[in-house]
Amino acid sequence: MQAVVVIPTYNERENLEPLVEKLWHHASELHVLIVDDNSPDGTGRIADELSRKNPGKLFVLHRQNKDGLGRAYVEGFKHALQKDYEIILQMDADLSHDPSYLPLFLEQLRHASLVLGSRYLHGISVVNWDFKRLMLSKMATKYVRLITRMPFTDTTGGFKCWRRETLEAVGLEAVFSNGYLFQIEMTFRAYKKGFKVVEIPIIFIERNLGRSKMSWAVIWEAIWGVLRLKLKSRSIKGSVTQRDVELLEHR
Ligand SMILES: Nc1nc2c(ncn2[C@@H]2O[C@H](COP(=O)(O)OP(=O)(O)O)[C@@H](O)[C@H]2O)c(=O)[nH]1
Ligand SMILES: [Mg+2]
Repeated sequence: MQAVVVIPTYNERENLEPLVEKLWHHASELHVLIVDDNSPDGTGRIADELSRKNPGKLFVLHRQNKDGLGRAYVEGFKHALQKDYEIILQMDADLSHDPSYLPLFLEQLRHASLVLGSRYLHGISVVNWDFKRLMLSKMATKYVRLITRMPFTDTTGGFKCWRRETLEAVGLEAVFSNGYLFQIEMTFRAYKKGFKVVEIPIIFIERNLGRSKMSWAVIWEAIWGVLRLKLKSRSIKGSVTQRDVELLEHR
């Protein structure tokens, strides 16, 4: 089954090539789609060079301006769905997400519609975060669980593996969020529609090179956005019936 991993990039010059190398070391058959927002550090040019060296295997989408991770993913996912990929993975470019987990994601997807990498399934598996950042992440997950009633241990993570049918049913046109909220919203939409979502434990290692794009704007968006999602629950749930889900899952 053909699978593609979508990787959004903004100023990831030092990380991109080592990531792609590692990725193919662990999952040589994977296609790669890089979505770059015109990074000032030249990440887009490095991506083009990688694409030239790996024709038919690594593709690049260039966007004009930095428009947030959520918008970059929506564009990347739409592109992947236009092609005939059956499996669509997503991961960060900064080497926080270890490519050695990729085979496990693919294996778990045989029995699920969406697989989430969780940093908190077995205690806390985060390396190199200060106390403040860790608390923020833990509190975010607690808040999301409380409001949305999703049972997952990690709701803001961005290492995931989707079946094509799940992404199609989520309906990318309706997705409104951009920062961390994007990860929460996508999982919420799949969960609300009744798809089988499973978590696998991952160890998350904070980036060594480059800078995080995390900001207060991203945090505020998540706080309000989770409430907005909760208000929208009924309309999200309504658009696919349980019978549709069963048919999709057994396709
Ligand atoms: N295309 C694109 N990628 C982004 C944008 N913001 C962040 N990213 C990428 O999204 C991933 C996660 O971002 P990062 O700054 O590491 O977030 P953090 O891990 O939460 O600190 C990385 O691969 C970034 O390069 C953006 O505006 N556009
Ligand atoms: Mg990061």
